[in-house]
Amino acid sequence: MTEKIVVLTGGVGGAKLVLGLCQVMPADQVVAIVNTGDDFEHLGLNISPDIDTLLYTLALKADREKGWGRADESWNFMAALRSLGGEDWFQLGDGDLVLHILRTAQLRAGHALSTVTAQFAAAWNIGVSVLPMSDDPVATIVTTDEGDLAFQRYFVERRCMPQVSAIRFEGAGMARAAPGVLEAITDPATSAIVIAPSNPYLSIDPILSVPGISDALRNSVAPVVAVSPIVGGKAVKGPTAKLMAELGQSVSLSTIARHYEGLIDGLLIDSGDDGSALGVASAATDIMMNSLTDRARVARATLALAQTLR
Ligand code: FO1
Repeated sequence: MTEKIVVLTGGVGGAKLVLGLCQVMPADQVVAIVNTGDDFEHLGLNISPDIDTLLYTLALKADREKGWGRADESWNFMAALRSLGGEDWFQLGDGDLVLHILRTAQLRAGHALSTVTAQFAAAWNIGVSVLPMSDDPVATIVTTDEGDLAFQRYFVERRCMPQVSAIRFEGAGMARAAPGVLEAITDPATSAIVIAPSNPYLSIDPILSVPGISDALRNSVAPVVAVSPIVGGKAVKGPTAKLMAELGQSVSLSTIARHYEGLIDGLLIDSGDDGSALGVASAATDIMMNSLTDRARVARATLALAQTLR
C-alpha cells in the first residue's frame, strides 16, 4: 500500500510546508485540503487565493517575496483598471488574471471548483492532489469594530487593522466536503494528517467548519500533527498574533494546543520553545521556512513526529 500524507492548509505558510513535503516524498503521495473561505467574487471573477497560492508554489511559479501571485508578473491590467477609476485595492497581475478568467468560465459552465483545480494542477504537472475543502461556497466573515467584513476586505483592503471580535463561516453548515476530502482523511493508506502552520482562526477553522471534516479527523486512524504557527510567543507570519490577542487568547503554544484539543495527537514546535506543559506530544525543530532546505527539514520533522504517534 502506497502511503499518503494529507495536509490541511491555507495559503502562503501551508504552501511552503507542502512544497517541503514534496522534497522528502513523492508529490503524488501528498493530498492538500485547501481553505476556500477566502474565496470571493471580484470584478465578476471567481478568485480562490489559497488554492492559487498552492498551485503557483508547487509549480514553482510563485512570487516568493510576496508569497501570493506569480513571479515575473506584469501589471498592465491594474494600470488600465486604475485609469478608468476601477476598484484597485485587490491586485490582479496580468498572468494571474488568466487563472481567474478560466476558473470563472468553467464554474459558469457548471464545472465544480475541484474539477477546475485538478485541471490547472494537471496542466502544470503538479503531482500533489490539490483539493478545495468544498465545492460549495463558504465565506469567512470577520466581525470587527468597523462592522462585518468579508475576508478580503478585512485582510487586503483594511490590512487587518480593524479590531476583530468574532469570525464566522457563512454557508459552512450547508457545505459538503469536496470529492476526495473525507476519502483522503479516512483512507487506510493515509499515514499522517498534518495541520499546516496556517492561521488557525482564518485558514484552518474554515476547513474544520465543513460538516464531516473534524469528525473524520477525530476518528482517523492516522495521527494528526499540527505545525505551530507561533514561535517564541510571536506569529511566524501575518495577523495571527494580533487576532489571538483580540480574541482574548494569549499568544502562546498552549493557546494553539488548546485550540486543536481533541483533534491533534502531536504539535511540532520551534527548538527555542518549551513543549513540556502542552498536554499533547511535541517535537521541536527550527520551524522558520525561508529556504527550500528549511521546508524539507520541517516536513521531515513533521513526519518523524507523526511516526512516533502511530
Ligand atoms: N494579498 C494582498 O495582501 N494584497 C493583494 O492585492 C492580493 C491580491 C491577490 C490576488 C490573487 C491571489 O490569489 C491572492 C492575492 N492576495 C493578495 C493574497 C490573498 O489575499 C490571500 O487570501 C491572503 O494572503 C491569505 O491567504
